[in-house]
Amino acid sequence: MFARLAAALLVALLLPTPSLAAEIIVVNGDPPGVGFNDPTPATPLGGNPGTTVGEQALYVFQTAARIWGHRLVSKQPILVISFFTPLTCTATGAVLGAAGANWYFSNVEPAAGGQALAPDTWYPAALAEKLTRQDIVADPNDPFEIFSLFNSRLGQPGCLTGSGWYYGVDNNEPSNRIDLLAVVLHEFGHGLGFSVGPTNSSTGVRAAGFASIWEGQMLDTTTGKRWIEMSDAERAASARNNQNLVWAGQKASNVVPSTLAFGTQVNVLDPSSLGSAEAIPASFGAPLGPRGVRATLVAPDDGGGASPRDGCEAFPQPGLIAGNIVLMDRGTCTFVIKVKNAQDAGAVAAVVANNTAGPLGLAGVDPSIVIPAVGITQAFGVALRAAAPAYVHVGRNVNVRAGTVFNFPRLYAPSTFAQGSSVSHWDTSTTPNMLMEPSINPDLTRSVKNPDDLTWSLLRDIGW
Ligand SMILES: [Ca+2]
Ligand SMILES: [Ca+2]
Ligand SMILES: [Ca+2]
Ligand SMILES: [Zn+2]
Repeated sequence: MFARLAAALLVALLLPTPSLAAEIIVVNGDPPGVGFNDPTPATPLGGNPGTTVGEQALYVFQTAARIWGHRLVSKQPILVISFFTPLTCTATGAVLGAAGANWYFSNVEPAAGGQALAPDTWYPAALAEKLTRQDIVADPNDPFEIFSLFNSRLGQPGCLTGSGWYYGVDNNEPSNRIDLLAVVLHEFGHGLGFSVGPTNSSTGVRAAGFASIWEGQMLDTTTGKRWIEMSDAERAASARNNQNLVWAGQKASNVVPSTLAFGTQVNVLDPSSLGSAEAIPASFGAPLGPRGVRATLVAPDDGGGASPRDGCEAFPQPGLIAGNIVLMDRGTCTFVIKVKNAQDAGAVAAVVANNTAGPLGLAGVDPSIVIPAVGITQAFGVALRAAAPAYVHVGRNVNVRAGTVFNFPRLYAPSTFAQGSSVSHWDTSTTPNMLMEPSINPDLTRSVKNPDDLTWSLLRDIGW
């Protein structure tokens, strides 16, 4: 059987890359003048010798294909149809790219020397062809294993205005550019199989009633069930079980200690009876550093508004805060507004407690924030507030790796479902930042494997 997600075909021009462990062939799907065919002159930069924008784009894609091909083994070439096309964007945010397996297969008999697929289970095309040693994709008009789209409007007015692609292949992009190589590596990762596949990640409904190969390794740490064992409704709930959905594959778990940094915690030194609890460093502000922050934690009222505990208004008595760590509750305003209010009052760090069940990650952007901030659970926040002022250490927990539960890395499962992001990415709490997080980060490397990244190990878990 096959299932087809999406593909539009314009022009196909085969552009083979050199012989590889797995041959990944980038196919230019762009019409004249666009994307790979953009004739605008360009100056070689960052290891990219192209002299037009189109040539540079192609060089980046072929570099990504070579990096992935070097790590994978398959006797079947992997065709990736690639386009530059307008994708969703605003002045301050953009969908950079989208990609997936062009086909999913199940119950395909292996050729000589090939492996049997798990019965009644969907496999992404490139993996199904690798395992069965068969050229399964049968449609001569759509022979691609992977499709990929990249935003052609990036940097134009109204689309992350003033940004644009960085075509160097040295991960050395200026702060106002997006590293195309990292984005292509990410999208190719989806196409190779970093995705829950044809199982609907929001409703949990399966295509033709078959599980995807991913479901066997997706563990909900609240229920103890894997997705493969769940009903549709249980999968839908698990997709929203923030911080409690993990990848339980052994190969990825094995490289967690060599890849992810130590975890973060709030450890209450006085009163010590409160103990310690996991914290998640914010995506903004200063990093905590190896020693963390040791100071008095206070929980003063802010200037009022919807709640005196939400930190959404300026603190009227900065003298209560200067030199201390401030505890605030989630809600009403953004995390960066809260932390900025704490910083303005002289706080040395900020702790934000969730207002619902589960751990809390703090996302946002404000380069003017220079203090560290972390998120904690609602329950721990209540206990801390009752004990405040308390003497605490916000810092490393050497007993756990950042972004993991039971040494299994978390998958992204925010309580409000995020179409296109939920489930089929690592959670943002993984530290250092991983290639397959839902948003691109500037500190990524060209590497897709440990000790830099977990992506390759996840693909190994599904059969690569
Ligand atoms: Ca094929
Ligand atoms: Ca308030
Ligand atoms: Ca991260
Ligand atoms: Zn993605």
